[in-house]
Amino acid sequence: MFSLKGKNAWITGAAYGIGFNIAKAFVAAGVDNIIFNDRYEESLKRGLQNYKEAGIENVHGYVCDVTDEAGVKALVEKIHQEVGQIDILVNNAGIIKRIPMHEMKRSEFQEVIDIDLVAPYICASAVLPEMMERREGKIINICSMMSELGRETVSAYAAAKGGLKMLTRNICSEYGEYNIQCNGIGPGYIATPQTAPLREPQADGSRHPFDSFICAKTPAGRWLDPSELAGPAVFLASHASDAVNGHILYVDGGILAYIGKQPK
Ligand code: NAP
Ligand code: GCO
Repeated sequence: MFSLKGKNAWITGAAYGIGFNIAKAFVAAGVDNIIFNDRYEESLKRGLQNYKEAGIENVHGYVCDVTDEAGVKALVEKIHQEVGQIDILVNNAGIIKRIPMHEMKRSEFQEVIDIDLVAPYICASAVLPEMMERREGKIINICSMMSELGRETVSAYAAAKGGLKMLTRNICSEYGEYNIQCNGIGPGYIATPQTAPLREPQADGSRHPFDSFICAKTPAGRWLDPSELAGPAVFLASHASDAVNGHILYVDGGILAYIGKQPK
């Protein structure tokens, strides 16, 4: 029931980071084809090299900005022509801007909303018709701790990821009758390029305060590795989760359950 054999999976923004690790997990679960897209040609080349080094050959990469509605629709048509049907969509592409809200420009706020919330709507809308026709499909939205919690400087990101949680629930509500399951994964703090600034050692060689903070907030006392999202992602992409819909699966090492380690 956990096999993805016979399925094609489109993972947005999967040249590296969480998306790339989810793609590797899908390949290990037997997926027929991995499709990914990134904004830039150089990201595409980096991604194709990453897949090659991982020994993955059934991968198809494209340059496409997920906020470009016409471009996404054209990409889906190209995928149909060059690869085949899309059985699984993972809305993974995302950015964050860490700026105090009162200092954030409207354009900066909007960019985060466009990529982290509007784009999942655009991409899901582009694949829903074929899933409805086949009466089968899986959509996985990559949410966040910030789907539940706020913190300083990430207002746009929290608004987007909170919205993405409800978009996930609404796609479940509107399309469940077509045997389409839409769920979310809420990663905790994962060591990827997106969080690299939060882990950088200080000028004096000491740990970044946020690094220490997150380890105190995580019961296991560590950052999570992108590979630890593999099992949850395969579960939500496979028939093992056909009765799971509208659920946000938090893969956070227990952060949401934990008040945090008392400072010594
Ligand atoms: P990352 O390392 O920065 O990778 C983000 C990916 O998205 C890159 O491949 C990037 O490619 C792509 N992307 C960004 N904007 C795009 C656009 N407009 N069109 C197409 N591709 C775009 O981030 P990550 O840590 O892997 O995060 C992946 C997802 O997980 C994001 O949605 C993030 O919010 C979420 N998340 C991350 C963490 C964490 O701790 N790392 C925790 C919870 C949730 P290019 O910019 O090169 O095109
Ligand atoms: C931050 C981090 C987080 C993580 C993730 C946590 O600045 O707090 O970037 O937002 O990326 O979303 O789940």
